[in-house]
Amino acid sequence: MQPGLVERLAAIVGAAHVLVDAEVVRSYTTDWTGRFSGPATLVVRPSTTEEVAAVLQACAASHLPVVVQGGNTGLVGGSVPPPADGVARPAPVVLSTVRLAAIGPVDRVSNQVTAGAGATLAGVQAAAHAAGLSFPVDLAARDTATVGGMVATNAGGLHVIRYGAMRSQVLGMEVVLADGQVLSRMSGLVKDNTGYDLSQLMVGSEGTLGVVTAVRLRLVPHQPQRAVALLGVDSTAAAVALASELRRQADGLSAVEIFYQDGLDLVCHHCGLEPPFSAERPVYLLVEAVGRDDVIDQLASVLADTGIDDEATAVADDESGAARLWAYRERHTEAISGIGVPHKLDVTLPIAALADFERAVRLAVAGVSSDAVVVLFGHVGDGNLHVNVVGPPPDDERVDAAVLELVASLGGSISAEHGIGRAKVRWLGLSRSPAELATMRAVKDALDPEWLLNPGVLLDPQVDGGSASGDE
Ligand code: FAD
Ligand code: 2HG
Ligand code: ZN
Repeated sequence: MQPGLVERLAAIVGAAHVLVDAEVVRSYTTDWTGRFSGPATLVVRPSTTEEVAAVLQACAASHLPVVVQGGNTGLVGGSVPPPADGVARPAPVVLSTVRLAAIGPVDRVSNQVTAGAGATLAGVQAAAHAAGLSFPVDLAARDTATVGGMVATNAGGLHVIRYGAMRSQVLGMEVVLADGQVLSRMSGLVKDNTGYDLSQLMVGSEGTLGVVTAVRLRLVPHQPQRAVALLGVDSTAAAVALASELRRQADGLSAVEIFYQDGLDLVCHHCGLEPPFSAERPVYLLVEAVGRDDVIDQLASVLADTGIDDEATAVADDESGAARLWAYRERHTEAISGIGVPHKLDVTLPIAALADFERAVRLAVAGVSSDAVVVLFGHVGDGNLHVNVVGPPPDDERVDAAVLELVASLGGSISAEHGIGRAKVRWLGLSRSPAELATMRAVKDALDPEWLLNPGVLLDPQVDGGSASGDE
């Protein structure tokens, strides 16, 4: 620990918000999956943009790396320090956004709201709801995931098919750069073509270009009715065909999700749930539609036209029934963690390649780890599958390599919605060309010349360029 550091930071945020107790610091240094962990010098919790700026200036003056942490629900290790690797550099400071949690009044003229980076998704959803509106992004970690983390990862979630990912909701941002400069563009203008869109550059930058402190968000009309159907089908190809049909036919379609019988069994076992119906099918589609009226009738009529299998269908038109059906899909993540530390490979494929991928990925994993458990699920409407593999030790990356190389060979992307984090840095070149990588590094060099923000996340500081924070 550098002499005087604690006092300098305490003078900015107050002594109570500079955490140095080893036990307390440790509670910030392991990610949600348990796969990624590394030591931190201390944790600092600023409560305003000005405090964030002063903290970053103090860290930059000491050449100290900074890891930004919101709700720590990210699944690629980007919110925690790198493992101690013997390289002679100081362990990072963890900057927690927990105190940047204010949510402003909903502006019902523009249908927008300003939220602090540390505000939770559930908080934003509740504020929107109280004003008769909705926030369009939803995901199962809603009670903990923060607006800043969701912007930094360009989170997708359950309703991308209808509203787009986080990027589509961002109408302004306040962000602090590595040297403490504040960029603030919070006017909420829907149209504003005045040069580079720096707010959008921050979306998906995973804490490597700046610390987001507040975001201006788009809200959408609240849809009072919701219908949810769970449909058992015979194959991935049948699920993909049905998803495409629904996208063509069903008004108000807001989710088309997929999971498999093995995942359903695991969720039922882990969460103590009864199966949705007595018939079993290899593949399940969860479909949701929202609207103002007749939503259930419209969805039922579209489903009837597609010739669904009555034995393996459950439909819900009230909140408790909808929640019951959604639980089978949403609780996969916690159920998988119940059987071990997962390798999470969040990938996206051309929709036409999904069925081939589903077959090939099981073989590819078995080829490198014969006793691994593979659980697949995801957002089939977006071509996004979550490949979860439990069995191989956390640092055995052969399974990761096999899956990601297969994805690239089929024209997919190695990250659909979780980001690159620390988990996939080695494989970024499978989805980005040398010219794209060089341009990303140039952006990083320009905004964070010492590579102090989240070093080792997204881009590898050891590859040429970037002075790898405090190594010297
Ligand atoms: P963190 O985990 O704290 O951080 C994530 C990344 O963002 C890190 O690189 C961090 O450094 C950076 N960061 C955080 N805050 C800031 C900030 N203020 N400024 C700059 N950088 C910052 N993700 C999906 O996309 N779709 C899903 O459906 C989904 N479902 C999930 C379900 C469960 C049960 C869980 C545990 C996770 C799920 N996730 C999902 C992943 C996760 O919730 C998202 O990635 C979310 O966006 C992370 O938010 P967070 O606040 O927890 O960020
Ligand atoms: C989801 O869609 C999340 O539920 C989590 O993106 C995915 O646990 C996972 O692999
Ligand atoms: Zn997902």
